[in-house]
Amino acid sequence: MPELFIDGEWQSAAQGQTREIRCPADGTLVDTVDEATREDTDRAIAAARRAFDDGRWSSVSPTERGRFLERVADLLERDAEEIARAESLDTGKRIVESRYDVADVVRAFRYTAGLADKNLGRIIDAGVDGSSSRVVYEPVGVCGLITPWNYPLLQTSWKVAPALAAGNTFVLKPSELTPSTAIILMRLLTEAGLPAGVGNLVLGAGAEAGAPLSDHPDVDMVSFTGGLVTGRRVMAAAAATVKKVALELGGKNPNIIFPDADIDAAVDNALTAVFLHSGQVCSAGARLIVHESIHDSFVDRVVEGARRIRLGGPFDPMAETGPLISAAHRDKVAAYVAGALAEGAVLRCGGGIPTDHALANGFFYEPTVLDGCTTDMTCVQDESFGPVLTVETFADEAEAVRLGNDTIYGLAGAVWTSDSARAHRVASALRHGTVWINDYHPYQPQAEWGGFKQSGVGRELGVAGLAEYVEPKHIHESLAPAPSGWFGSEEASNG
Ligand code: TXE
Repeated sequence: MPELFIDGEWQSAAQGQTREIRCPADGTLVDTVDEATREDTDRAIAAARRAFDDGRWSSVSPTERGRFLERVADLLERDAEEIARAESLDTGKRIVESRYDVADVVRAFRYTAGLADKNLGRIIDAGVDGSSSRVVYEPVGVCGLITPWNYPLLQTSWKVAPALAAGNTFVLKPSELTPSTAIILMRLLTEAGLPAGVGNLVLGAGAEAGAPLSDHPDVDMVSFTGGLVTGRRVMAAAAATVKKVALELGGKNPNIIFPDADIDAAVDNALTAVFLHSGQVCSAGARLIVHESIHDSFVDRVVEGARRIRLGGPFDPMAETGPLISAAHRDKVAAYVAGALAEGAVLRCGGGIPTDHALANGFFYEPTVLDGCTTDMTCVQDESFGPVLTVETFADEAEAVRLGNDTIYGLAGAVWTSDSARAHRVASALRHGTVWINDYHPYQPQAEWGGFKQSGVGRELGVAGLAEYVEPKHIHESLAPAPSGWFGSEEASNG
């Protein structure tokens, strides 16, 4: 079956090109899918434009749109195991992690379903007799949704659900490496009753299939999750037609440990913070910033834990984390570690490709700890997006905050201490979109997610996540029309 979904029909790519999707854990062929070129994306944009302009979705009541999203959530639950397997095959992540991801996708749809008809307009009391003013929230229009490969369906759900809740139409371009769950989602949206043309899917390379979503005049908004370099490109391309832009571009996230923290919990979470999904997490706690008085013992324990992490494929019940997404990405991580060592970082563990024969066909990389790092080092400033932890030390609270903010990013961070006043002081001082106190990683669909500084523009989830997809409109009515008398009066009034 063809895999591009345009104007309510499954279609092949116009140029007939295809791409092989391979599991990064062992290189097995998962699927061969259609590879769109610009002309396919243009066709999808035209379909989304028509569907928006004739109002076939925006005229559906917000309550109905909410019910629709609930139906999608039900279908996602029905097919959860199939979706989790597809996600694991594309990404190489453990099946248990994919199951959590699908559950989170369902939560995102249900939360957004509940918001759909709470997007209330306002009556403005302008204090002017004889007039009525109101503000309504209308859909933005055609949305280009571009998603990455680390949490493919989850990141898609954070865009598709609010886009539809608000009455928009969309063209989705998932990562060329992990398209399978986007294909399933389109099938389920159709089964749930989405009218033709409202949701469209193109698969393929970013520069070819994705680029029109940021430069095409018929796209009103582009929402992108991915790397900083591509994000800047998307934003620059969108500037030509002054599109609305929402960007989530990753982070270089500090995990700050004070000596009075619950050390057992802090060590354990320092490992999860950075090594979950082999570090391919935008909010990964890749910078351990530990008080100098506990540095040695704390880092010893983290190193010990990192050495014990078992690598393996998605269906290996003993595996604790999986491979990197591609050979190219593993090369990038290896080059990052080599660069760090050249800069003077001290390799405490990892730093190479595992020698285990069973892992030879996958893109695995050892959990790596680099000690003796400082903020002037590239390895502390640049995202590795791999299983690599850098360690810095601090002497006092002010220095911890300064280090935690010494980054161009601002997505997430954590502080560990038993001093509640200090915890909240540091949380307030950190310039990051999410701050955890004595925890790492939890998020809720009710709470906004996104970055300060170069981690992005706008928010996903929460009420602000829906607000990205609406245009507020002010409608003013005079109840007693009268000449303004501004021009043409007998005498100009110059005060
Ligand atoms: O991402 P890209 P890549 C970071 C991470 C990683 C780096 C590069 O540091 O090492 O980014 O990863 C599409 N116009 N993150 O190269 O290129 C592309 O097809 C329109 C952080 O894989 O950003 C894919 O669908 N679209 C991150 C999506 O952009 C374009 C998650 C993301 O790919 C395009 C992933 C173009 N010109 C990587 N070029 C996070 N924030 O979680 C590419 N794309």
